[in-house]
Amino acid sequence: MSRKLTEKLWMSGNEAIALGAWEAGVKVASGYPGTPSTEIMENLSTYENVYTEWAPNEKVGLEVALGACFTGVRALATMKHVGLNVAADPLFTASYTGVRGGLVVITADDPEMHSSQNEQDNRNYAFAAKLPMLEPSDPAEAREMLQQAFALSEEFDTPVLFRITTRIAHVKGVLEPAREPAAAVEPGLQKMPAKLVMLPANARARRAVVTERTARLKQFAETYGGNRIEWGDKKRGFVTSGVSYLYVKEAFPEASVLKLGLVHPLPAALIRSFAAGVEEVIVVEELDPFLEIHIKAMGIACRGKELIPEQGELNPYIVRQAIAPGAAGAAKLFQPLALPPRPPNMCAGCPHRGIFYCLSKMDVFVSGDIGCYTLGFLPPLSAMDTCICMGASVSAAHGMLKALGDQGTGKVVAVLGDSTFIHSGITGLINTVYNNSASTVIILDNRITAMTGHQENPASGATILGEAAPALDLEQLCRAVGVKHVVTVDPHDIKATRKILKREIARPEPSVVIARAPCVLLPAEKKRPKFPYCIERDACSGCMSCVGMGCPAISWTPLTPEEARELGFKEKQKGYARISEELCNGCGQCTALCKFGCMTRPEEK
Ligand SMILES: Cc1ncc(C[n+]2csc(CCOP(=O)(O)OP(=O)(O)O)c2C)c(N)n1
Repeated sequence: MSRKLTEKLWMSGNEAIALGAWEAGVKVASGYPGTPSTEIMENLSTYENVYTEWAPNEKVGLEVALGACFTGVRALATMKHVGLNVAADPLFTASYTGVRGGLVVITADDPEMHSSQNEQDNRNYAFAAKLPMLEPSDPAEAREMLQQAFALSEEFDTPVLFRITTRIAHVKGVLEPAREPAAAVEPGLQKMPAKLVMLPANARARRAVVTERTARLKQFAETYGGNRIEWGDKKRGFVTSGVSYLYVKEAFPEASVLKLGLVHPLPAALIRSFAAGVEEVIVVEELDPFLEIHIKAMGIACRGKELIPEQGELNPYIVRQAIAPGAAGAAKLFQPLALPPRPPNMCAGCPHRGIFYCLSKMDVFVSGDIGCYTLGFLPPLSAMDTCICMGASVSAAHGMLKALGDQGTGKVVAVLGDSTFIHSGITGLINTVYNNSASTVIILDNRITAMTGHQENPASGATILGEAAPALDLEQLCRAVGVKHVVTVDPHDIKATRKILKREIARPEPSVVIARAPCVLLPAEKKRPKFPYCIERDACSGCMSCVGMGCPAISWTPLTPEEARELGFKEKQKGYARISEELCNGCGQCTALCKFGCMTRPEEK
């Protein structure tokens, strides 16, 4: 896409970061989807002259970016906060190798866990991996700071961590017009074994370089423009960063503020002089007392988590109330809205529902995983018993079976999606075969990474640009790692699926069931003509079997005995089921449940 260089822009943080990456002249960018980071790569893929890709997982993504920067070009890796756990292995050693072209690693943290399994604070990674970390407060700053991050990376020969949070990623702001991208760097190979071959002798030497680099970065932090003091009322001085800066400005517009853009390493002298200029220092930060601990370690008195919650997101109201309880003005910052609850549910026609329906009728422990299918945990299906992190379903099921011994056979099953299997389920399956447990792994292959918004993956047959790519053959892959029993089912066919699941789960050997049917929200599926089912009201016996699927297209109308009589039902009938023609997409899963054959298609009548 070509860019107009004259118009002001209205962009989300993620769009602004993509623009900043393009302007910085990034040549190679690799990422794995994960809310709230996904749109960075999606947007960057629309720019010219930058190679973008979805990697199978974050470790691979970071290694791709690292390799690219070793050729002298600028490279980017993007991921959500838990993705950095997966990529931590290369990250910690990349800190030692340093870079050639600039390398920035974006971690998108999710305070409040809007769409995550934990709310870890990845600023701790900056400290642990001895890397500089920048943290912007709004989209415009994110775009500028990203370019500073590349300059910093090259000047200090270091990967740079770039932390955003959900509020920065998804909020929109006004940006100055796009600028011409930085001149392209010609890539080339250069052998530098002492820097790039991290075996103990070389790594020991590089470790010393890291210490010296951190000392220089501390000096840089003192004068870096992203760390700035905004003097105001000197009674209270706030030290803050990221989105918390905006909350402080809104809650206490009159106060003095030290805004930190570089959250690691910290500018000790700047903080000390700020503290000396105010009566009291209060650190306002979401999640961990990261700044607070490091500031206290400098011997500077401050308060933080004794006032500010260490869990969940902050907002101006929380900040104001925490620091000045009941203060006038706090109410103005908070207008609670009474919103009706909207519990999540699998879509009407979702192929995952078929599998979880079958599992809900079996006496099995379901070792679950992360994806749309995690919703199988919710009533009425209630058919998922664990969910830890991507890929854990397979290895945890194996662990349970090893602990249970013979009594576990036929009792434990692992369930995970296609993208999750490729991300980190494969190694668990290899272990299951290698160390032989009677584990059944169900791969829910809906042909896409659905949960994060339909990103392509190695099994979906297309790249991030939608160009055709070889589609990983999951059946062959599972056979190749040694699984003798690999069977593919259509999860919409409940009767056949149930029979196969029973057989495979009972098997005293490893087996894989691939449940293959496309996500109903894929563009091709949406265009497919729909042939919805309906239930003739008079035919419904009120057995509620179909309601037990939890399909949003099926609703239940309760009846009093009088109403039942009036409508011509037996008096004891408690109600009747209906199918919404608008919502039903004709998957037919419910037809297998109705013993009375009540579901018909209008065209079949
Ligand atoms: C380490 C890590 N990276 C990324 C994510 C975000 N995420 C959650 S589930 C998922 C993939 C879901 O795709 P798939 O397994 O194909 O299941 P589907 O949603 O399509 O049913 C992703 C990328 C995460 N939770 N953890």
